[in-house]
Amino acid sequence: MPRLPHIASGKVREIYEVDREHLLFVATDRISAYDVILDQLIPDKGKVLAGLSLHFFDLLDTPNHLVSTDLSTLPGLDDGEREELRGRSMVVRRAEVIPVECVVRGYLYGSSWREYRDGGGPTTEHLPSGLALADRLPEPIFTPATKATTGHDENITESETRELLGDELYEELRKRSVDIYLRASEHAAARGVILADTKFEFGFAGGELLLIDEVLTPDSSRYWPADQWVPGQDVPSFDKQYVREWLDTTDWDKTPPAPDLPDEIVEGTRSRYVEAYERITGDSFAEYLARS
Ligand code: Q0T
Repeated sequence: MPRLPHIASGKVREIYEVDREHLLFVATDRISAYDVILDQLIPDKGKVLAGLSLHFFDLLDTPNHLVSTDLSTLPGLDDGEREELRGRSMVVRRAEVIPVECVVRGYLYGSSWREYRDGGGPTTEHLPSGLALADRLPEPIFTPATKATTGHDENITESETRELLGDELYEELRKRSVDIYLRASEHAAARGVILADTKFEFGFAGGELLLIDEVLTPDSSRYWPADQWVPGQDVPSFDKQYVREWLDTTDWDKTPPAPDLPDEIVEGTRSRYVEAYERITGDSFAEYLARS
């Protein structure tokens, strides 16, 4: 991608250095399914994710790392590179990353459901008995995780998190995370979308605690169409269900490489990402592309 010093790669994101205080955060069109990066790109997927992050940074108005989406003044990029980055990139403040994934759950699903079903675990410490798969929780819970070396996040208990962070930072991250979840989930609910759970990252810059990373995207969150939610049953994911269902029609054993997606499945996946953008933001995606 751009000829800038490369700082970090995620499964679908890249980070480059702009200067001592700024990074370039880029959402690519890569997609993972069943924890494997597929060989095909989903056109515009990175722009959908960047557009959703920008929508929520604006809506939430909470201290965050976003500086600019204007690439015209970034030195060292040619026109082709600027075009490649347009709509999918943010210049962000470089922060000292807090090594805890701040997960908030409003519904019982995924790893938390598995812990609950199997007799309890770090995420179930504050849950009542008698809940079913995909139930709405009495109130949202803060269930932090750490990035394990396996690549899979590992849920950690409240006391483990307090030991890592100290009580004061723990309380601040819990309060900030739950507050943001509540506001974003109300916003989504008004558009017929359930925000089942989401993950935030925070960092310190200039003595301030900033919301960093991507926020409230389908890659960092579990969004459900409200009309598909039935407690006690699996709920189809807004964005990935379609590609997972196609992969399930093949004999793939979920080890890399994944089978090649037919063009029709690539296009169907793209339209579901665009639909997610439009449902959740209430804005036209064509308008976002035209503005970026
Ligand atoms: C970061 C300093 O997912 C990550 O990288 C994948 C490409 C995690 N990560 C975040 C940072 C950020 C941000 N965001 C920041 N503002 N300042 N580091 C580095 N890796």
